Amino acid sequence: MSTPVKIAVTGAAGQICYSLLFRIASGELLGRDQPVQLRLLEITPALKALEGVVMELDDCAYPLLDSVVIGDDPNHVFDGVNLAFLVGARPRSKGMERGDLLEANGAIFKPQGRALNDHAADDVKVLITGNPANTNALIALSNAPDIPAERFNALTRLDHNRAAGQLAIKAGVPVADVSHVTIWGNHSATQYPDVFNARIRGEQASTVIDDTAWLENDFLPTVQKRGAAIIEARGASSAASAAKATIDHMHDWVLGTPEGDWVSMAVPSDGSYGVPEGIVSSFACTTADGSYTIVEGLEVSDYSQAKIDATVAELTEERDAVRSLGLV
Ligand code: NAX
Repeated sequence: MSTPVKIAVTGAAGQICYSLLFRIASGELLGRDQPVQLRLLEITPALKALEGVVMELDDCAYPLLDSVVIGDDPNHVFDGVNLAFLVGARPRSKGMERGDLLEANGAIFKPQGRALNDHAADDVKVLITGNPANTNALIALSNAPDIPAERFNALTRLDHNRAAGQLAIKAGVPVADVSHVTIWGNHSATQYPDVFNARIRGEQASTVIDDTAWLENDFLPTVQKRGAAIIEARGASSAASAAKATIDHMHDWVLGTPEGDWVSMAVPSDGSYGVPEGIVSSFACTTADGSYTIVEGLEVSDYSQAKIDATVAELTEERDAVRSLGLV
């Protein structure tokens, strides 16, 4: 067996991690022949709950789980990590303004970015799931000057999977027949799920479905507001599907995207499609050999460009807000 890959996970006693950790330990992330060491970060009051999660990991007797390290100090937990999942974040509480939310998360992602900079392995890849994910990724990468910016991604794969699911249900096909879905922009209600480049059995999804009213009035808002709908129905935010998407993103980043398809990843913009550099925005990406490439040359109509511009405007506002707070 090869040397264990060291994997940091933050927010490890939370609900997403209650699904995520077990999938990683089972081999779903890196394959059934790759041992892993889990290095789990929590805030001090949650360490006792985390000990309970570790007991359950022990009780699963996963052959690939080499060892588990837990703690409340990112400088210790991030030591030597090859992959880092930043899931723990500060949720918006009642009456909290966006500026307060960004500031509270800055207090988490600024020191975590620094700790990764100082202690992670040279090949570290960092995926931010904790919201506001794109801007938290920007804060973390801005505070890790020795790690290339493109090693910091944010999660829009859940939105991608949601869009694929909705298209499959509407078209009456298995989700495996849906490909080339793209989420543009922010992981928020302004995101733009693009059906014009998406395909169903190889044909343009918007042609196969041929129902503009449904695409505009059902599909877009359903994907954009799916998180809120799940909270409304379940009384808690999406957890299993968020863990699955977090695995999907990192799996594909490390092991490559399927031939002839792409995935949605929020990555530091290189200026493609008029998205300004200096923000972390979702694009269609392919991956190979542990690196991603933004898919260039996609057709973007005036309609799509206006939607992309709106979500990018939100990201630049968030960037300006965290800049004025001295977080980036
Ligand atoms: P929970 O509230 O269940 O768990 C969060 C955990 O993070 C808690 O155990 C908390 O103690 C811990 N935590 C807080 N500050 C920390 C710090 N500084 N260091 C380490 N741990 C810390 O939330 P959960 O449902 O697991 O969601 C986690 C995050 O994912 C939230 O920010 C949530 O909004 C976000 N989501 C992002 C999604 C995406 O697609 N990007 C979708 C799902 C989810 O909404």
